[in-house]
Amino acid sequence: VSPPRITIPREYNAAHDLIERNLRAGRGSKTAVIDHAGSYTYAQLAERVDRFAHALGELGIRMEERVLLCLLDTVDFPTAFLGCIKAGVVPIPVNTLLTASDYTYMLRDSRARGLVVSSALLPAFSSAIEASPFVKNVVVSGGDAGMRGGHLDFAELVASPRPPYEAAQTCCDDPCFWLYSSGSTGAPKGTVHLHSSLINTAELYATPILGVRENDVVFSAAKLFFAYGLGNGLTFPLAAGATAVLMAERPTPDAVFRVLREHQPTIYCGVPTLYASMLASPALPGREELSIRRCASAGEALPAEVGNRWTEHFGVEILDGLGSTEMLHIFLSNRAGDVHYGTSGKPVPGYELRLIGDDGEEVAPGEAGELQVRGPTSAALYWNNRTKSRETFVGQWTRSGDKYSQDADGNYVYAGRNDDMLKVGGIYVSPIEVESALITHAAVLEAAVVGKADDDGLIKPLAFVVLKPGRMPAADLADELKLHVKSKLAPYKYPRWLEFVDELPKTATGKIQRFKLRSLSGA
Ligand code: 3SK
Repeated sequence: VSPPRITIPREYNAAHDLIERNLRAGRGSKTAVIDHAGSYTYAQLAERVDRFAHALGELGIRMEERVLLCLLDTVDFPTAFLGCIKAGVVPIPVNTLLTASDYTYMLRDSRARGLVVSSALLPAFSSAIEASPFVKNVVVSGGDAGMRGGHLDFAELVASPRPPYEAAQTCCDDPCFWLYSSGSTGAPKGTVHLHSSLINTAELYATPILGVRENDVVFSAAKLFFAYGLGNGLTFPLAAGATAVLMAERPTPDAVFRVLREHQPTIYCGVPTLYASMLASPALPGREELSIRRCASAGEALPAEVGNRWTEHFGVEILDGLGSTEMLHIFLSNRAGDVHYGTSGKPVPGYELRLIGDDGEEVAPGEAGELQVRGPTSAALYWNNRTKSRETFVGQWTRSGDKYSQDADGNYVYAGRNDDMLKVGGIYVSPIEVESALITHAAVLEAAVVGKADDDGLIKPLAFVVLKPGRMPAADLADELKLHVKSKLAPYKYPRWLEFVDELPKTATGKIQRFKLRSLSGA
């Protein structure tokens, strides 16, 4: 299959394109976005985006400056994200589950001049705002005046009529937005994406592989702040002129079932942990109750058993795929009608893949090597981080850090990570960060964290803990340590299991031998 040829003009503004193509196609009165509070036509979305872009200028935020977005999935997310881009301002959507110290780092590292935050998430920012000398404006989405703490009201900013906003004169290679990506060591890295990348992910993956069409209603349980959710829940429906359903709530099975029943999406995008917990729920809807025709999964490898049970129940395949924050969306995927559960499928046309061994050469057929990818949606660099940029973006190739092999049919099979990173519910967790949190507890001498598969075959953190002399292992101490980690880090990072050991296996030079712990954990 020859890769699609996509021509993006040199003068190009991604937000202008995603909105204008729909107005030009006569979709002004079609529903673009549905959220918990109502629905918005393409014309209404266009108007909100323009008003937000005007407001940025009035607040003194200029082209190429950054604005951090910490927003729940409501219409304010596409409004702020596209409004920034239309104004040439660079939005940085961030994970809504992080801690005050994560946000402090991100505000300072990005030197964001503005912050747009959902009222429910504002308390996590109070010290972060004070600690950043760069933030000049804080805009709060939702909540009453009491919850906005004297900051600007998003609703007010987009309430008054304004003339149409003329898109900033950006070019296809300009920085468009960033996403933060985490590694096993060091701080998260601001991953700089270009204006051409959003539409390229739609043209390469959403249209030909996921098959998003104008009459689809698309619902992504994966949130918009993830690269995966941003594509599924914003870029893809807008690029196709479809309708996006957004859910502000935490994606529990019950919350997802409510949306599936109420809005009858035709395309549903989830992550393996959620597919597994939905299947295990007594409230799982029958296939006749829903309108889903296509599903996608990413974030971590989908266990074959989960895929098979889903297809048996709903009569719909899940297209399991692999993407990355650095490549913006999925570049390796199963195909409708040709799904091989337990594999990530084949390269998405437009992307080239190779597997590199420890000797730096491509591996022999069937052997595992590091997956590297070449394609037009690769990020330009990590902000302010030349060393990590050079390690990851090597010439035209982007290193994924994942190990893969190919089966006899050419499907790619996941074989673990090159580093010690864990993917928990589709989000990277650094074992070192969890260990560092554990050893701040007065009872802990040393700790090591590895991944362990739960009953569905999905990886969760398992901690091995050596106690200080005089402290005795006990079940309530294990619970206390889990709570301790939860209080220090984003809650999804806490160890689900904790084992007390007398010592950790180490090399002669004192490095923890995680492979020995992994074999103990059965992962
Ligand atoms: O985790 C993935 O597979 C993924 C997919 C699409 C976009 C981003 C990511 C990390």
